[in-house]
Amino acid sequence: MNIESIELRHVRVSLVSPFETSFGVTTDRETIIARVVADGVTGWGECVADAAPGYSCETVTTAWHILRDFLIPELLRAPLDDPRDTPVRFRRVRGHNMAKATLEAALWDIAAQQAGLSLSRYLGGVRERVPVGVSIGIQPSSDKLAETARRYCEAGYRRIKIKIKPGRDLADARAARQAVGDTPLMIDANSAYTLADAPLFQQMDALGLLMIEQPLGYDDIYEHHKLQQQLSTPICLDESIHSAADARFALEIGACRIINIKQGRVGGLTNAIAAHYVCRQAGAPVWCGGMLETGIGRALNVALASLPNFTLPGDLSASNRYYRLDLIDPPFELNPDSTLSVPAGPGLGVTVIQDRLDAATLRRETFRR
Ligand code: OSB
Ligand code: MG
Repeated sequence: MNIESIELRHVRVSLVSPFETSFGVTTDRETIIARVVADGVTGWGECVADAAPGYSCETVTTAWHILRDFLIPELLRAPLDDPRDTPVRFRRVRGHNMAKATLEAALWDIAAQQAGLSLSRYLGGVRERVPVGVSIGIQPSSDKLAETARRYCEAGYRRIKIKIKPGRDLADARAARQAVGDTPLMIDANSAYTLADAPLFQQMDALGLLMIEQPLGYDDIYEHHKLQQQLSTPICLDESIHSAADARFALEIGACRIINIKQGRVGGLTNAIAAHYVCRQAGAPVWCGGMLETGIGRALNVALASLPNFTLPGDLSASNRYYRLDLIDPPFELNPDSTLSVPAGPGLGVTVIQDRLDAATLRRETFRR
């Protein structure tokens, strides 16, 4: 693969409704879209870093800096045989997983197109439709939450996740359970609690939750093991898993029973696939996490979620759950069986709508060999 040019765009797209988590509120999603041209083929990648370092230490600005000053020069320096070699090419840059994953995504899109295959096929995907759920942000009140949860159930989502934070936890979880009946329900704390809150999570056991996502420290594994010992509900780790090795460690010590895989958080698709196989080896199911991606990042996630061990519904909702006008065509739509269809066309299998991308662009820079 001879990389000819790489274009970065800092984009901003408005969410259909503000998304509140324990670490803050997002109204407009800001991110970076990379367009890579190699051997005359165009590939797209979306960065999952946000404007603020609330979920992880990376931001749009740190990712831009690492991409421009280190990762892009490294890719333009010499040809690349396979997208699987990207983590090795980037190994002299410590961390910055989200920045790295942005370029690797575009390279996978190109490689799959060159092979004449959909990205899902190219990765060894086994599903044409992937099971999905919806992630509901913290609402103004428990009543509003119940109403929102009911609305998503009616829209066809068969797995509901609610965000919690201190002061908005047990009552919200109970209201959601009441609202959704026996629809699979889970909660995500985004690291807002400590081990001293174990009694709160023990009370949650009575709600029959599918899992409790990342209750404790964003960089913790050990205390999650302490908490898991006191709960019957499975813990799922998100923030603290940055590699296949982290996943293996967490599962081996019993810090969780499920892992949320986000390709951006683990430094790209190659590492995400490796983490997925590590979990399968350990007998732990995984699901594909989301970061409010536009259709560009969503198409990649949907392909990833078609791999064999992604047996639980992912945070991959329809385009209209996030954006009024997505950046891609066709938009992702929810099937009646609470799945998204895996695009069958070459590469990501979706078309970027250039006008909308241009309208969303705040800044742009192109790099050439
Ligand atoms: O913790 O899973 C998370 C969104 C932004 C940052 C972190 C998370 C989330 C979500 C939304 O839960 C998932 C989605 O994209 O639907
Ligand atoms: Mg999460």
